[in-house]
Amino acid sequence: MGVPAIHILNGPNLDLLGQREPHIYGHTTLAEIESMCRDAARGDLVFAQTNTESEMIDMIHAARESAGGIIINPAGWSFRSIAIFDALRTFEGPIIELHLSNIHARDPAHRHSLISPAATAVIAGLGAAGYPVAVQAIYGLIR
Ligand code: CA2
Repeated sequence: MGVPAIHILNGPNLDLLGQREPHIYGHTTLAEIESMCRDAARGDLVFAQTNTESEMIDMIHAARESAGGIIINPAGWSFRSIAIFDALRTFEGPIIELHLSNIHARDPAHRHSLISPAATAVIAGLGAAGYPVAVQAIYGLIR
């Protein structure tokens, strides 16, 4: 068997990375993050972003067909979407939940992720560097 495909899924407003609030989310754009991930990937990589919750759920369903592992930054859905949690629970491979910022050090509205119980691992607070770290790590989690 070849190297499994990895799907990296990004939630709402992350298309604005590098353009707004760099003091929280850094100066790196999502396109630059994608390029960092492609450099770290050993096999096929799907890298996507959506501002629409139903589209994110469809992307998770698509990952069930073709991904060995999922890396997801659910962004604002982390704190309110049971639907995304439910979709992730149907995925049989490893899931890394990723946040650029350390959500545990933030205000109460950004502190408690509903997604984490569906995740195999959580990375938070490494900024853009967390993405290639997650890519490297997920291959070790895939059986
Ligand atoms: O730190 C992260 O990666 C977050 O998932 C980002 C979310 C936030 O709600 C989470 O608490 C932590 C927000 C993403 C918004 O992205 C923006 C990017 C540029 C400018 C403004 C927002």
